Amino acid sequence: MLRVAIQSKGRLNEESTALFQEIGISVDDSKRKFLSQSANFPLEVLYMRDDDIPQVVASGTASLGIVGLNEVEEKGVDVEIVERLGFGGCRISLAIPKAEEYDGPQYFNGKRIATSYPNILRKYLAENGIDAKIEIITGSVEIAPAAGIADAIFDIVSSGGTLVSNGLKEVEKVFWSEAVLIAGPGLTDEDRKLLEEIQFRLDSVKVSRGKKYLLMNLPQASVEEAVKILPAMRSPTVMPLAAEGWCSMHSVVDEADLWDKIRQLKAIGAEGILVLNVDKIIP
Ligand code: PRT
Ligand code: ZN
Repeated sequence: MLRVAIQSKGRLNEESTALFQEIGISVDDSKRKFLSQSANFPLEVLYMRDDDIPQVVASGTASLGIVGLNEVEEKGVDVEIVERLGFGGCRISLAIPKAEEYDGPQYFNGKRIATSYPNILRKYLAENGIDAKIEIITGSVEIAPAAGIADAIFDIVSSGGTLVSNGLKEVEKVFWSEAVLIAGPGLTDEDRKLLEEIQFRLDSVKVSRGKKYLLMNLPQASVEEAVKILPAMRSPTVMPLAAEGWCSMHSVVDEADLWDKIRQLKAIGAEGILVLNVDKIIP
């Protein structure tokens, strides 16, 4: 039985449970439970505070964990980063009151910086030869300058809205984070096998993200040009249609290129274009 620690509530909880659903592993999203077993995969979920997840995985209490890379880095524990999961994206930045003039990292010499990430900050300060005082605060770091507790903050930023509404400006982006799947050092052979199955499924979900399935009717004469427009995994699928001189072409495209491709395909005579969502891609 593989035990996976995920956040019990907070920003990563919903997407962590949704990710399991996406790869066909049913898990309970009840926030009142501490431990719950999947009904269709030999896996149990341990719900806890994100701060505790790196340690729980490093010690082997759980084999795997889903947590922000920022927490893993801050705790400095010995765990393997198995996969970046593509959600919970954020950065940890230095921010100062917006009226302050900023002339580079040396600004922070002699300043007091409030943060919940003292280890990541200490490393940054050492690397940049800055001598500053770190004030450790566990919540509402953004109010520290206005409250006179610190001159600056080192905190998580995503949209930047919290900084703006507290009269602060972001001056150095130090650490980039997203949710990651981590594994502890003591995985058994059976755990490894289950982890491989999870990774296989995750990869198929990842590959399908941002992809669309295109179907269209195309004059037979345009097939060669359409193949150049649509470089699918191997090559697009072409099927004959009952109507003479026409075929049906299917392909997978990146959503980012979708409208550009559609314009090019219409220009060579494509008609009846259907755009469908892609659930999974098994390469
Ligand atoms: O209770 P528990 O300890 O489990 O949760 P928590 O309160 O410590 O963490 P939580 O749920 O707030 O965040 C969990 C993880 O989500 C973090 O460790 C990050 O990896 C990731 N994450 C992504 C974020 C954000 N985006 C984020 N915006 N974590 C926090 N924030 C906060 C930030 O602290 C600041 O207060 O949101 C504010 C900034 O947001 P913007 O959009 O205004 O810039
Ligand atoms: Zn936390």
